[in-house]
Amino acid sequence: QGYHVAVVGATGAVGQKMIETLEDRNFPISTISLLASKRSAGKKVLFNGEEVEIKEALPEAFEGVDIALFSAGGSISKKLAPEAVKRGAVVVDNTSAYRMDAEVPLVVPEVNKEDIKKHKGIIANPNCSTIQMVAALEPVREAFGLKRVIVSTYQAVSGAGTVAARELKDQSQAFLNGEELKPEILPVKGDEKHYPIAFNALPQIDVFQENGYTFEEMKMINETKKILHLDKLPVAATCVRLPFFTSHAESVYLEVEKDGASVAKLKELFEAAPGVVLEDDPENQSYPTPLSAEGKRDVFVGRIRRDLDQENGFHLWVVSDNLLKGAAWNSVQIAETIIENNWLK
Ligand code: A2P
Ligand code: 11C
Repeated sequence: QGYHVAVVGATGAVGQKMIETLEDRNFPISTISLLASKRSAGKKVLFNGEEVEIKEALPEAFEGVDIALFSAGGSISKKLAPEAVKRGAVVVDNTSAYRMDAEVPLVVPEVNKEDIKKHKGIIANPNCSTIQMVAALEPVREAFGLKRVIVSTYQAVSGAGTVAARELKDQSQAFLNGEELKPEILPVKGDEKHYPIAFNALPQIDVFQENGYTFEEMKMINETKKILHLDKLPVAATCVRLPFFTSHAESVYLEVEKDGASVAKLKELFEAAPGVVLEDDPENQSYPTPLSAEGKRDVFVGRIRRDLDQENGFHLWVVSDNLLKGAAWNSVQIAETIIENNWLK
């Protein structure tokens, strides 16, 4: 007994993690449909020890599907999510296609799972760098209120897909061999210029907007306000790509509204917060890193400090696996929450 689940983008960086997460969580599945582009149709993938054939993502592929997890890019979601909903599926969409749509809940279960109730067939999974930040902000918001947030990110290449991860690997290898490989993907596949990512730092994730911020920065700003239900919260972001494969790290500066916050108090809050793990012991050089967070579902918080000048200002270091809590796990967690609460229809 279980559900017919479809994974759209099953061959991608996130899609593969979705498959692994469904297995790890022992998700109640009666049938699994693994969908990708025509190029991958016919390939075989193992799911729970059995071979499953990848099918082309066409509207008919959603007949009988109960839950569809989408991660094949925004244009595929725009085209196919309505087709899935039309055929009775609930869609959890891990692209930016519907996130800011007022009718579509944008959900991190630890923060705003009640928003799922209002869904009309599509629930959006936020951007990876937003998810880990709001998971850390929520316990602070609840206890002390938030007055402002400023974040700088240190993001892994896998956020830009399997082609970007391959580019980092090939470029690094070439560099160490004393050769040079022409950059073709990063910072943004399809943008006009490309720069080396190996042994570099690129202050551009996604395309520039008219206001001078990148789309990744605007996602962090707008999605944070929507998820926390704080339309007027001042949020600023600077997003940077670094040459490592997995997990995003973030330096988060926040100011709280109420008095009484302290480093000790924030530590207590993070220790009690669902999905958050406190890793903060400077005396023993203990703090999270992208490598230590890789493969884990939690959001790790460390380096908690009071600002030296701004009253009620604090600094945090927040790290999480961008492909798990940032994408696949948060999507599967939304699906689990829907089932637990009987919110499918
Ligand atoms: P495919 O492997 O067949 O191209 P990533 O960005 O991590 O590489 O993942 C992109 C995912 O989106 C892949 O699973 C890819 O499938 C899928 N995809 C790309 N284009 C399409 C399309 N036109 N229809 C369905 N899936 C697509
Ligand atoms: C990155 N955050 O690291 C992006 C990837 O909107 O789901 C996730 C894109 C998205 O490049």
